[in-house]
Amino acid sequence: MQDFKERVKALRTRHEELIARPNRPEEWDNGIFTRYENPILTAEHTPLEWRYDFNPDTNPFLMQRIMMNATLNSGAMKWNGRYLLVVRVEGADRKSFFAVAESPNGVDNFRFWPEPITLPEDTIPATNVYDMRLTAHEDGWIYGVFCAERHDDSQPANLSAATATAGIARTKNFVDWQRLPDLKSRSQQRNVVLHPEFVGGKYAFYTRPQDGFIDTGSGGGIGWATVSDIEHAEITDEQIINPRHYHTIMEVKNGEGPHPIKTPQGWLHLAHGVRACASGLRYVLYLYMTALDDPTRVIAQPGGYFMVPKGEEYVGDVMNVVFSNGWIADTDDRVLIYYASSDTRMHVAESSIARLTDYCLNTPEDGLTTAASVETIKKLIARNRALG
Ligand code: BGC
Ligand code: BMA
Repeated sequence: MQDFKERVKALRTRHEELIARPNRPEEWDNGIFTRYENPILTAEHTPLEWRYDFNPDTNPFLMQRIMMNATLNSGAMKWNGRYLLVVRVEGADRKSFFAVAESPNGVDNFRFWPEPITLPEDTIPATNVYDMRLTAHEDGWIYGVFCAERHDDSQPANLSAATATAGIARTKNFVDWQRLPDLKSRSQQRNVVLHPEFVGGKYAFYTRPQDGFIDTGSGGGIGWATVSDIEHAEITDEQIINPRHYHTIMEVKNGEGPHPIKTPQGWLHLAHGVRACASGLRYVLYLYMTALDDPTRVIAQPGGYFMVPKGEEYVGDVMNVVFSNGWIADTDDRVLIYYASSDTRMHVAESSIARLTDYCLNTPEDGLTTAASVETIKKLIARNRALG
């Protein structure tokens, strides 16, 4: 019994040390953003009460009764002066759920609220939910749009046949959530994001139409659709605003990250691009900008990626992945980019509106061929030579 008590004490001390560990920016960066040294959330950060039975009679070995596997793709928002993440937590049973973690400064001391979010179901319950994008909409609600995954019962013999649909829920306090009907769409949808403002009096969604659960097929890229009634949201017209291209970082798929940030020069977008390679799919992040008066018109498309996995970030459950569905435009021009590496843990990188818009407006576009890339490099060399 004494031993049990001591082990509980040691467990709590270790856990507290992990959570309270200060995080520092890395010393050297690429000028565009600065990574912080430590992951901000891992499975080990989840509350001990979610995992251990602390009764010595029913858990004499002090075992983890429920194991947590990963903390990944998190929505983000500054709320009442606190930095909030709605984290995709994945259990050992492969089910993801949402849980709020908050930090006083946005870079360390992220603590989970005591209980995961209880998300009401749509009429057809989902098997799994993940990757929530948060939008404080001008209608006064905070929306969470996420992927709801269900088995595709039209193919009973195929256990891996699934459907991806955009689920919609809204809240005012991150505890009580109201579920709205899933977004109706002709195609499957993942990576759907609600734009924060009304456009022409309507709600507007960034979409990502796809033919199958994995394959985007003819789904040509990031789409845009407006909807008059958010309580019965249905896509009737969808236009592709940010297409994929052959032999780019987004040849196979792309998708909007969090909703874009409004800057004086335009809407600043963070997205992911996917290409195939011998080791599987490679997920990287990229930026683009659209016009303030027309969020569907691309005004800047820097070539290539903005962020790729680095060092240990390559290693995890799904290797070679960085993914982001949350960022915070803070005071003083600061931007906090929350990203997950290899579907396993959460990190933060810091930048500013000034840096990110400069990056977008002055990085050469992808010329789509080797010859064009060489010409682009030569132009820069010539400009540097001219400096003498
Ligand atoms: C996983 C997601 C993944 C998707 C497509 C889902 O079952 O939970 O993380 O993005 O499949 O591969
Ligand atoms: C997807 C995403 C993420 C995930 C990624 C890599 O399609 O929606 O959930 O991070 O695959 O597995």
